[in-house]
Amino acid sequence: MDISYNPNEIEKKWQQYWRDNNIHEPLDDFSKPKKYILSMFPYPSGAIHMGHVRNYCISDAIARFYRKNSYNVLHPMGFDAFGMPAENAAIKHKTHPKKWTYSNIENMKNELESLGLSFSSRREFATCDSSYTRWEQRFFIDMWEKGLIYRKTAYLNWCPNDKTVLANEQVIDGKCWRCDTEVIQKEMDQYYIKITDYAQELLDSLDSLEDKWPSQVLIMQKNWIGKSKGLNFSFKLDAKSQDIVKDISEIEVFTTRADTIYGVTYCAIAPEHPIVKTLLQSDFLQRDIIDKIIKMQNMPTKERSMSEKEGVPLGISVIHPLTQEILPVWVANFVLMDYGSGGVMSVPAHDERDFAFAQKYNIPIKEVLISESSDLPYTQEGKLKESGEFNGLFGQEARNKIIEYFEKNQLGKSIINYRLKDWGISRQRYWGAPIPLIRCEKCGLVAEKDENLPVNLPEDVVIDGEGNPLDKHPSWKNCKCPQCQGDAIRETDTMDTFVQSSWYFLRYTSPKNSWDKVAFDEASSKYWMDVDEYIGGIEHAILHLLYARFFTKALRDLGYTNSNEPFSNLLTQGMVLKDGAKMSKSKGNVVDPNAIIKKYGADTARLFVLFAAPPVKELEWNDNALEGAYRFIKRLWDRSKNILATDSIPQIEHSSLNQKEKNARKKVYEALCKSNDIFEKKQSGYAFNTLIASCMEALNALSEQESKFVWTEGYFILLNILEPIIPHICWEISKKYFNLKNMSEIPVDKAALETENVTIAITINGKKRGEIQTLPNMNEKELLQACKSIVSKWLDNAVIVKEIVIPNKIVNFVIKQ
Ligand code: ANZ
Ligand code: ZN
Repeated sequence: MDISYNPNEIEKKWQQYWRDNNIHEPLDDFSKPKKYILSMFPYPSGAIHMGHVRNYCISDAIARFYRKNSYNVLHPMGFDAFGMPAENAAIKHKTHPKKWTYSNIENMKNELESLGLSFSSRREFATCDSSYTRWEQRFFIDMWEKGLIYRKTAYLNWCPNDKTVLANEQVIDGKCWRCDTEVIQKEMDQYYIKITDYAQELLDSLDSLEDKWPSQVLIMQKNWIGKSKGLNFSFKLDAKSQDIVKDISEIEVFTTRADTIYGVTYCAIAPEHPIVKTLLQSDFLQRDIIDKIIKMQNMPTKERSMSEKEGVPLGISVIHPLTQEILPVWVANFVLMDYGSGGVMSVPAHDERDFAFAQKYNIPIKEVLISESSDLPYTQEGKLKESGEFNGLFGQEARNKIIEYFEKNQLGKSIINYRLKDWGISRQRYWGAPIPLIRCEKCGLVAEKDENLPVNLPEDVVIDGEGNPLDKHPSWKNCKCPQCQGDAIRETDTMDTFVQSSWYFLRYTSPKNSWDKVAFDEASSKYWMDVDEYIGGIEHAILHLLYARFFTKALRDLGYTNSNEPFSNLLTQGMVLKDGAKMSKSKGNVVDPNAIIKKYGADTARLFVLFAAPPVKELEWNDNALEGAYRFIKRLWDRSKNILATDSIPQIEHSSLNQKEKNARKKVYEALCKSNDIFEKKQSGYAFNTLIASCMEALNALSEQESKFVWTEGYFILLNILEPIIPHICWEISKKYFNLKNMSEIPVDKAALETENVTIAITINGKKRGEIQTLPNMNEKELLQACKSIVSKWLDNAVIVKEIVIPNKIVNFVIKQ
């Protein structure tokens, strides 16, 4: 090309072309093979950052590759648009969350567009669109009616000054982020999704993701679900304590170490335990004890888990079920009310926490396992001692025998506990999807009628950080009961934003024109699901993925989808670093993608992020490498002027080429094969960097030979390979010389790949004088030329009578002696 490389010009042009011609829209032809390539959608904070750029360049490359190879490709984009930052912005800048959010989305859309990402714009949506909320509310009602959503009291962070519930991140050192008031724990009714009903399935189906998801993520999912088998039993209160507590006669506990049961020296319960509540209401406890308990209750969960082990004795006792010993009951801050049954049999000799606690409060310690060392606590397995009829048993066998004994004597039973808790989805906030229930004094909690969905948010609200804006609104919550038509009140809680990101990938499967009629249309979702490659940050390895997996299964059981597992393959990209630290606003080390695009163009930005490191690895920002990427693109551009315009791939007879030409062709076809390996076989986790390196080598090898045909063929192929990575320049050059004919699958010329070198002996009058390594079937004239120079010292003054070539083996010169 005779004009110089001007990325800003050509990039805008092609972005427009792709948009105008719907190049990136999937087809509704369900007979074609499909690929659903998805990157995690962004929160519309207002501007994209390098992490987004990396994420979307990866998915875009994969999507473009498959599109080029005649797959029907769905590569959608949307915005995870509800949530707290919009409300914080409203408080700070006096704007409306809706206005703030949609204007951020507009801005981010433009930025994404400037990267040339091949998203299907026809499937784009924001989760705060009321057409999306409409279906989320439908799902809520379906789950509510099925009993998969229920209400339960929970302790929430509460600021007594602002009269508002605070998210964990709004509690700073135990104080309100806004007014610095000491945060307390307030008991409130909340909506919960019974994800625990699916605990076992969520665990079991992780097996099907083996080798398709990073093993690290599978382990995190597994640990989060946290299955443990153990013994559940109750300590009876002794007669004196029974008199004091009255309505409660026993304390249930869960243990995974039944083998240590003879070592129990006290029973510990959570500060929220029903017995504690009963005692707080009686006049049995002393003032200082009451104060300490209330302090424990009021400590936010996060602080509590990090603080020192603490507790108070309750002054009541229980009876050991096997030894009939009398054991004291303590309230302890490390016992959780929402795990097991909120009570623990404490064995200080064999458990870290129990040991620390017992030492602090001078509680006896009793060893019941034989160990070599005398250090306590001894938390490993061991042979039982001081354990009555169970002495001498070891580990699992001891546990089995003891559990068997409990079951036989109806003292307790073997159970499975999951660490996974039900999912609390109530938020006392404005900018979220309203929970579509109505509270009627006569009928109780009633679901809103389907024809009245969506329940939309009121627009005229005051958002000042005090109270719940929906609750404070003068009229919004007043409504009629769907059952008895009487006056009723709307639920003012909104849903956790994790609910929206739990089914957005299903929504994308259906074209926009169906979105009013269905959440997602059956045939479309059947065709497109499951997601073939899901790409996003490791920070979502636990909650988002777990909730999305759960939602898919729950919607399957409600008849909405056939999918069991939403994401067949998962790629977690590494972080973007600068000077060794994560690139982030708070560290002040961000590089603005827009500035890079402006200066070098989107193709350079794309090439840099895909070349600097394989997707799974961390990417260290490097200005020199960015310059290097730009230089490569410019070279590609400048040298394109040697291309011969053609509508099809030039036909070249490989064997007729000279060595340099062969070498160039070989490099080009190697890059083509590499491209297939990288994309289809996901070699080294889509190691695009190695593919790009191959292309660079190929361009160099092309430059070293002189055939315009080889050159043209090489470009024909290289542009095809590089299109997923640097699409704008590839389309531009391709349009000019190849009329875009090279933008589909290209067959590999096997002859060009003959990689095995042969070693040819060079002899003079039958005596070996040297050797040469070459490609097989090298052009004879060139071969002789090369050999002569190697053995020149024997030939210089000689007369060659005969040259004998035994292909790929020997070159013999017969000289006159
Ligand atoms: C006695 C014991 C002795 C325990 C010992 C451990 C070691 P995982 O494995 O995570 O399921 N536990 C039970 N309920 C609890 C609660 N609500 N809050 C805090 N801790 C609780 O943990 C099970 C173990 O955690 C149980 O086994 C119990 O302590 C404690 F040498 O019982 B163990
Ligand atoms: Zn009613």
